[in-house]
Amino acid sequence: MLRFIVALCLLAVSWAQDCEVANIQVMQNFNKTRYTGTWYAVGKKDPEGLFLLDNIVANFEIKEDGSMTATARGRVIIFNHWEVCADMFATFEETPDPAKFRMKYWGASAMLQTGDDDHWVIATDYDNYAIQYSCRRRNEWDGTCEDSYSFIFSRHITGLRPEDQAMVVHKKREICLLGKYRQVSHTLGKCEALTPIDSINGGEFAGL
Ligand code: RTL
Repeated sequence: MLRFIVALCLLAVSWAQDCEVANIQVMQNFNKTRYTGTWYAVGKKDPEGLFLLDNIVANFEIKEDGSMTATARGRVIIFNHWEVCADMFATFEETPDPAKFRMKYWGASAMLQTGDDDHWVIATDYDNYAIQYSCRRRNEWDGTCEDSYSFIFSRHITGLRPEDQAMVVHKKREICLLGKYRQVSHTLGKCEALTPIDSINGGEFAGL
């Protein structure tokens, strides 16, 4: 019995070590210029609380000063039941690791969420798939992540190519999120069927 308990404890410790946020491997030699352009979210792991629902499309750009910015559009529910199409903006602050950014984001409408999150690029081939990860809260005693979100991005609205799936599964396992994702559907081209939230508040615009 004692041996069984010791084995269980060892297993728990090794899991915690593997899943420590500090040990997560990110994209080597990340090239933000090759990352620019349109990415369709085809899978996502939600954080706690409100989040983008579906029809999520992100567009990354490099400004003249070399910094990265992005826009994202997707369906969200506000005030508990109101489905709207949200336009979001983000600026990225660089860190010593080129694949790890701090992302400040806000909505075109003041009704939308604002935030300041980690934004890590776990892996990408730039032309087909990208895996993004963000840990919002770490567990103090073992360094694992308590509240995270992650997107699987594809350059193709139809999803990942079959040949990229194994790599994506491997990376999901490495970041300890395998089995936690759900598919993101793309049924509303640019959310056109929904009220754009700008028209609710008179088009207040938070351009970059
Ligand atoms: C992702 C990358 C591109 C730029 C931005 C991103 C995240 C947006 C988020 C939006 C949440 C909105 C909510 C609105 C409801 O009030 C990572 C796609 C801005 C997290 C919850």
